Amino acid sequence: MNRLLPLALIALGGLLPQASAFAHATRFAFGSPGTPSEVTRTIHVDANDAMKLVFDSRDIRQGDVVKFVVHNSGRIAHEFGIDDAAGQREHAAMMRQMPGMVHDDPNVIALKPGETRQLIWKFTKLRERTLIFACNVPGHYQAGMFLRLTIQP
Ligand SMILES: [Cu+2]
Repeated sequence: MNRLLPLALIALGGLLPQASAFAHATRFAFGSPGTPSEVTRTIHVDANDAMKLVFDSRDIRQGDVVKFVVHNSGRIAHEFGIDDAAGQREHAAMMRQMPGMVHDDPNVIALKPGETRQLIWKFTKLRERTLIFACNVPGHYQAGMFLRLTIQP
């Protein structure tokens, strides 16, 4: 299995136009994408047109595998992304250049009005503890649609 995995990833990378999603998977300093069987807790997030991401809990500790259930209760599109400060700036710049772009990055989900989606994240092997949860639809971050959080040891 371990010997076959890299080959499988190379094969997939060749098939997908956005091979960068795989490159991203290895660059995260704040954990990695998780799977449903690994989830240790669930946090609900409301994304709304008041430009807020409202969390029902902000208590995240090292080792948690969190399923974020994110609901867009607004009438316009929003995003929910997990990143560190450097990554968030990079992502925001990309969104300004390509405003209509839809993301398939493992750390970002796009939410249509009324939509509920999930993102599972493993807060393990953290090299960066201060995270920014944000919506990077142009103008939203600037309007306050982000939450800075430090993961507890
Ligand atoms: Cu937004």
